[in-house]
Amino acid sequence: MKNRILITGASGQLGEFFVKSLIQDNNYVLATDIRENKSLDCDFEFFDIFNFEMGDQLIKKYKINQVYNFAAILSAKGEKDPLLTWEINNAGFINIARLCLKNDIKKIFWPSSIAVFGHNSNLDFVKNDEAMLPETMYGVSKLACEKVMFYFNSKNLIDIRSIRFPGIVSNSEPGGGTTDYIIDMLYHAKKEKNYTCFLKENAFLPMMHIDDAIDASIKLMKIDKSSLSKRSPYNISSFETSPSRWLDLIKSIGYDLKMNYKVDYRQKIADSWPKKVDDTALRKDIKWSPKYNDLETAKHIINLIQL
Ligand code: AKB
Repeated sequence: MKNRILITGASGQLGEFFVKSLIQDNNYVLATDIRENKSLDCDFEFFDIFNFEMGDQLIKKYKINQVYNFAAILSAKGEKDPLLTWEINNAGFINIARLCLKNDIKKIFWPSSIAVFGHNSNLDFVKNDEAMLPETMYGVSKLACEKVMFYFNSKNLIDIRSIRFPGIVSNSEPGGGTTDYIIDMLYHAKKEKNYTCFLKENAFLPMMHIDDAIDASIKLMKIDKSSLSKRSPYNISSFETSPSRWLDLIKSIGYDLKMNYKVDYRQKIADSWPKKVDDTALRKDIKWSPKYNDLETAKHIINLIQL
């Protein structure tokens, strides 16, 4: 059956790419956001995830049977207003769950993040079910929703599937994340402008190409529940990089980017995140592996950037 999918946060860093891929995958897609996005090739409605009535109307009008819930405030922006971050990320998650329960929608995709880990996790190589004491409100809010997700799944109330995304590399303008430098560097290289980086040159974090993130998510959503060993989010991993390694790579593909460093509060966030992630469970359960390494990612994304 062709799914009828509602996407929240469709104008954001992940949303717009998922819209395109889910349409290509032969689904009906209704994109929603509080910001318009004219580049989307599907129905679009303004929708604030706090507006329950509006959500109810949209689900009925468009006969929705799945939701991809991307509306969220990211880590670095979240530290500027932690209470608003809690409100949007958690109340938004609950509101969408409530709408799904009311309208008998059985399946939700919701992204978690490597931000759920903290200094009590084994940050050199975090396992799927590691100890977690996140140090940003974004991470706290994601972890709280992970617990609610586990509850809903265990009680068979809704089938919520999730992956803990690392930094995602795409050609979308960055928007409030700690991993944003990786995209910003590609933009600056393409514009032939100097770049001032807010993380230390040797700050290693896990990253991945947007297409790999989408491919794994859609596979996870399609797979029979009996194949899944987790009722909480799966770790995912592709490659690890640091500002200086990414710079070397950008130079190796022919861009002469000049870098300065002005380290700020985001370095502390990066220090509390994993350097490497163990995603054995996901790879085994959905039979997935990434298609792009770091070099292929840089080459592909820089070519997609239009100035
Ligand atoms: C961020 O940097 O906040 C995000 C994330 C890793 O969840 N990209």
